[in-house]
Amino acid sequence: MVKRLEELDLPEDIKKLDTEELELLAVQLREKLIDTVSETGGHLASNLGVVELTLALHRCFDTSKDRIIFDVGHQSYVHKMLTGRLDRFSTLRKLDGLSGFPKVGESIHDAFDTGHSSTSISAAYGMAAARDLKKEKYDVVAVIGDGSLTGGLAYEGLNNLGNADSKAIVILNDNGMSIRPNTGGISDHLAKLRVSKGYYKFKTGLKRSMRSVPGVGEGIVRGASKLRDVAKYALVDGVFFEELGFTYIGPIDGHDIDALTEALMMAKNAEESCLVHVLTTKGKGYRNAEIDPDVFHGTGPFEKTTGLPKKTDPKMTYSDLFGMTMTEMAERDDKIVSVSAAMIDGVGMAEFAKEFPERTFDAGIAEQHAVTFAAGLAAAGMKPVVSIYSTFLERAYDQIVMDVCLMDLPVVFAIDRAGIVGADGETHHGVFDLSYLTHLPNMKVLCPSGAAEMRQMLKYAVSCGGPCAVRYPKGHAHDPYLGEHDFTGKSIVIREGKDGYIIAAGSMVHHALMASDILKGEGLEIGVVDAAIVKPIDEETIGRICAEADMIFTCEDNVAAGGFGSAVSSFAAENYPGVRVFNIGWPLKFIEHGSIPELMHRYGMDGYGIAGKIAKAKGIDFGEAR
Ligand SMILES: Cc1ncc(C[n+]2csc(CCOP(=O)(O)OP(=O)(O)O)c2C)c(N)n1
Repeated sequence: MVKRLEELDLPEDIKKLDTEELELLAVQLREKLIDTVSETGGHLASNLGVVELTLALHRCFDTSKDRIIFDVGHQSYVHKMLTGRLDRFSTLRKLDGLSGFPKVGESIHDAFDTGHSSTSISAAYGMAAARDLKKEKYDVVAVIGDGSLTGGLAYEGLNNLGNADSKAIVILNDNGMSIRPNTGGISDHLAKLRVSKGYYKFKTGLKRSMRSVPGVGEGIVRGASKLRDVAKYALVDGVFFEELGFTYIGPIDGHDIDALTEALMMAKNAEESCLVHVLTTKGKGYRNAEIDPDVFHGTGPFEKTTGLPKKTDPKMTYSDLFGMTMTEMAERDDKIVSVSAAMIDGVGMAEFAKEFPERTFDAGIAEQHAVTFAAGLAAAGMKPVVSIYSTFLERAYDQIVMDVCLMDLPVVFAIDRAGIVGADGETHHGVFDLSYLTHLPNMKVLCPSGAAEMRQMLKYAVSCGGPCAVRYPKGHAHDPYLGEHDFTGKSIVIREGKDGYIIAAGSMVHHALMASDILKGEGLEIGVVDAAIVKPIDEETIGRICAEADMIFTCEDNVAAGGFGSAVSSFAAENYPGVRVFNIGWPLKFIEHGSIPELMHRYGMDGYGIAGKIAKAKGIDFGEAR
């Protein structure tokens, strides 16, 4: 009689269970995944695909000392359930609950904080090298998906590790999918390997059978390695990983616990670094997710039986608006092309891709390549619009500086999910882009406060003739104030104020107006300016405000350090020393996960929080109002 998941002593008991019991455990784990993620939202399909793989990993390794690095880490839910976090699993992605990604601070079983893709192999090699230098003994394993293998960093790691003296194991979790079906040459190579026979077995089988032939000595067996080189070319369509220095083991059925155990033990016992190629089905065991793995890659709460979202939201998001505006612009201008990095649906470009397939370029999870590729397009006369989430664009900083800004190339950056993003937390908040873009020569940075401005800014950006970023948040695009919204490259004074001004960027205009309303009740007249353009700052409008006001409060959905507010502070300090400038933004720490309103409230970034900060600066006791 197999025990309930909750009754097991995990992860130790996994090593005591037989295969049949583990298979029954897999059923329970899937149930728990579906029950929980249907309530909390999260990365369902990827986790359903790695249930058996995670069980096999815990069967073969001891994660209290062996180090397993989950690439991206969105597939670590099963590992979390098996390593002491089952009772808190319902708090997944909630404020102060479990993170949706591995966190060293959450458990000793988590080896490395991940969230951005393609880092696992480099980190694994680093740990293996440290282990050997310190003469310690434990295994290091990187678990990487075929999608994450489209990122250049993964190859830098493979290239280095394959030739190294230190040993680590790379598990390639190949489900043929990134968020959408995977693309590119490596993906085609993997597809060929998927149907091949399994080279490692042949290699060991060959040695064994040669030894059993009377009169054949060890020397001849060793000589077979030459034959092996010939044989591998003959037997395997692709020998990419072997050429990089890995022993290739696979392909292995990723839902067969015994086959996985055998392959992992082979890799564990080998002296050299091995790459274990595991084939899994994204969404395995939940019909809705198997049919639509892209929909269930990252999902909100849903009805378990139908798979339909619990809340349907007809309101237009910034991503929708971006896609719509791009389609309209592209109809009129055939030089406009779209570049994205494995996130076509996320950034709202699915319809555009259908309408203009030949003008849609998906770089894979390869933000650096996407930006330099766009620079090439621009250098040769096209008008590329690169749409990438703020957090992932961090990876392409050098390409923005050297390949775009240096030559003043007309590349538009549509920066989605800028600002705080909510449940995905630390690794996904887009709170650094204003800091990493506003100091770059030639770059313009625009922050729409709402829908109308967003559309105007995109049109302005594609026609301005140089690098231009439009950064907008996750969520609905509504207009926080009525006005012309006729974006002319200037800031817009929405409300005059005799007691000071808030100059707010983008989504913060809405909160600034709320703060101004709240403070009106306290007898203060605080004006509000929609900054609209934050690089270069509109010196004329901001200069006029600085000349009039004694206090200015800048507001941005970005860390306060080095962003829009810093630029206003420097400008005021140099030209209007009489005005005091306060910068309101996120503190210089990694912000935890939670819903956007919860985080805005916790950090005093919503209307009440901003009003409280202004009241404090004015010496008004405002404590009770919050
Ligand atoms: C640098 C970076 N860009 C984009 C993403 C967004 N992202 C998260 S998971 C994912 C697909 C990963 O595919 P794969 O590694 O094959 O894992 P699977 O979900 O198929 O298991 C993408 C594009 C990311 N996490 N990091």
